[in-house]
Amino acid sequence: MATSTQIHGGHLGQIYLPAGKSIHLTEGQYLLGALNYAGRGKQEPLPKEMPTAWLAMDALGDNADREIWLINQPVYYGAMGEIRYALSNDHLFGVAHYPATHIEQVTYQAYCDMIRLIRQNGAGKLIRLWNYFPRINEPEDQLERYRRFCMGRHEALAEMGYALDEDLPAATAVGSGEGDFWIIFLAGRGTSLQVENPLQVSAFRYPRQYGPRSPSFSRALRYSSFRGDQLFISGTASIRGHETVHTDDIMGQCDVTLENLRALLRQSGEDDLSQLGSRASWKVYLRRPQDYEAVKDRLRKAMGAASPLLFVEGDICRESLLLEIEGFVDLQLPFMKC
Ligand code: 3EB
Repeated sequence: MATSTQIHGGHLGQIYLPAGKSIHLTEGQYLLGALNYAGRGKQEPLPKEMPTAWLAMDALGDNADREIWLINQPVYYGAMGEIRYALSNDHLFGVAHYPATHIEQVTYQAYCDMIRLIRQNGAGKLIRLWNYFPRINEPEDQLERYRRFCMGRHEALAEMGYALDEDLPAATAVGSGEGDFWIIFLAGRGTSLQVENPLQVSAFRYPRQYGPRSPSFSRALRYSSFRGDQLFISGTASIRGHETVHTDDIMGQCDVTLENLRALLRQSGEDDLSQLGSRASWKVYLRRPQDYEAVKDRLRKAMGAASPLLFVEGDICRESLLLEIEGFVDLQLPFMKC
């Protein structure tokens, strides 16, 4: 069975592929890569040549279980060290996996290698990153593994000359089931603009209580090319200022997360989450799979029926958080509105 795909508006295309379906490309579309949330052992049909992250994470419900990235430029596939990548004229999409021990050192090395690869190929800057590794909330050498990850990432970005308050990509860091440490990244040569949320302290300015090094990511990243503007929204959760709100209350967390998403959209000229339709897609991480039905109903009411949703079970990187939502939006530029 095939599902048709369409790249609308911008340069990059993203689709959530339903379980069991294969990709049908139309003329001028090329595959950058995929993130597979079909758990371990389940081999869903995906083209062999493209970089794919085989995550030890399970999609929830009967929705999609894979995320595919497409581009309307011819793609070359290559490998360097642990990284498998797809390179087009304007973009580099890469996937790498490592043994999930010594998280800080592995993160440091992986991020340095990734940035070197991007530079060697003249592929611009990091736009979007996904980081998945097991036991994210457990200690390693007396410090939570997520905090070790933040240290390695901070060190590598600083070393490689990234400004830690204005060059930061959008990102997700979520705990997986037992398996490797997977890093998936997208770089681009267009213009990147960091977007922050006025309702939240920027993660890169979090106080010391959240770890020795603050998390190096932007709340969202607006990517502009001559084809249009696209918004990459990082993992967004129930945080006000820098504190978790509604600990142990999934619906309360869901509503605050929606408010944070609306704030980021407003910063980007989009006033109505419910009207984005197929211009937006959202991936929802749930710590407890039993929250799926209630969260799905609440999100469908807030987002309408036309925005694709993908649900994944995962450990949110802050222990008090039960859910996190990331997104990708084709922005409507002012001249398109009239
Ligand atoms: C937060 O807002 C929630 O470390 O890359 C969300 C998305 C979170 C990405 C990261 C962390 C990260 O602080 C946690």
